[in-house]
Amino acid sequence: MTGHQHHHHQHSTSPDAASAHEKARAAATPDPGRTVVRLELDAREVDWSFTPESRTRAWGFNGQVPGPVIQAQVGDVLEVQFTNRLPEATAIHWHGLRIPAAMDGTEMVQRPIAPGDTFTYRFRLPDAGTFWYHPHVNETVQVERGLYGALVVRGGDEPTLDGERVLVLDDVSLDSEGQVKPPGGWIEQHDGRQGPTRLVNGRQEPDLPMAAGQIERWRIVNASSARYVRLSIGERPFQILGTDGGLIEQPVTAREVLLVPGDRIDLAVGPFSEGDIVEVTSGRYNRRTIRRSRDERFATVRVGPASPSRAAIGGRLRTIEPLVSGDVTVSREVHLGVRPSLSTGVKFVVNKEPHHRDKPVKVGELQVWEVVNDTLMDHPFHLHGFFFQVLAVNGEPPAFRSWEDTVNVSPRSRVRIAWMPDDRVGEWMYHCHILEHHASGMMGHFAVVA
Ligand SMILES: [Cu+2]
Repeated sequence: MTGHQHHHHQHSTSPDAASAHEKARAAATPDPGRTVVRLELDAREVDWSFTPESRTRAWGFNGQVPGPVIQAQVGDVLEVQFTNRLPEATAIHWHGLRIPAAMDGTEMVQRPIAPGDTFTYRFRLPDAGTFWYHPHVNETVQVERGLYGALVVRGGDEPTLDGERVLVLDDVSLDSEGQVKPPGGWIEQHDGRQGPTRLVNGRQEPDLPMAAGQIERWRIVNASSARYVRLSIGERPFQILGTDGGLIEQPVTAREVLLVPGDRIDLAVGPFSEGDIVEVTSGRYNRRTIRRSRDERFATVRVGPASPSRAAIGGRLRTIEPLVSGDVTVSREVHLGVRPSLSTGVKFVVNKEPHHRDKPVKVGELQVWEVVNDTLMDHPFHLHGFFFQVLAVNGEPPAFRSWEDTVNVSPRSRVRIAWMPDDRVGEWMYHCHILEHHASGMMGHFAVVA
């Protein structure tokens, strides 16, 4: 079964929902001195070479995989006139953006856009960071075939680096004809699809030329269906500058970082020496799948002649006020679980229910959620439309404070998060970002109410 995931709730055909769209669009005005960034986007079939030898009938935004990198500044309004040229309905979800519910692109808030139809997304960009966009309809097929792209929002006070790359990681399963394999059997339903062909920006294991002596900002998105990327850049140290919700407070030096499906990370990478060949790899990570994990390469950095560096990162990137301090009361537990299924072995559920209907939350009432993984495999928990802070993982505080929209929950573990529902009332959701698990039912939807 391939994830037409939401069967049991109403589509937004009511006059209320229509006027919510109108209100959301009308409310979107750029900040003083900022602008409206307009672009046309379509989803369509495209002949794409993921590998030098193959020619694949892929699906892409504006005929490319990934879609164009959308660039804007905090306070801009983004207006996307979207046309669906696919043979099936779709919609766009703006992953990580704190925008009105009516713009979230899920089937909770929007009737999927029929083939040939158009829809205008329009919203203000409230936060700097690295985000991404992808369909939230039949995702296990649509995202797998190439429908995703990055969205970069810049703040007024960004660190200075010598260059910037946006690297969208994915993997794909191609058959002997070079076509994307259709969704597979029960092992793939269980593990999530992890294809053997590793892609960076739509190409298999590319070379990344870089000048010696320079330090670049790499904005990395994990757009794969299920792959956990334990990212290493030749085991060299790099600096973490930001996570899902933008810059962290100060750079953190690391030699590897785990990027779960849906995650983003901003790194300062380099400097390297002329002639260095540095492999960008994903190290083995045991997320308790049936198929074993291996060390695998995503790209190769080839370092050329030196260029002068003007990088100035500084010790302080920004201040993140803690959402809570001291003792807190958990307002709800979200249990990620499984239950037996005749067709696929297991079904993935939340609080024992596939496509769980969760209680509403009230505007202005701090949410402290304990996300509990009752299963024996990892799940990346993603909350739509709001950033959260991780308070504790199995009782231990995280290494540094950050804003997140996606966090890994290890087997039999508890992750405590805090988030504040602001005035964006409407229908929202959370789910496992392994697309096959989401499709199977590991998701909850709920209302934010006034
Ligand atoms: Cu999962």
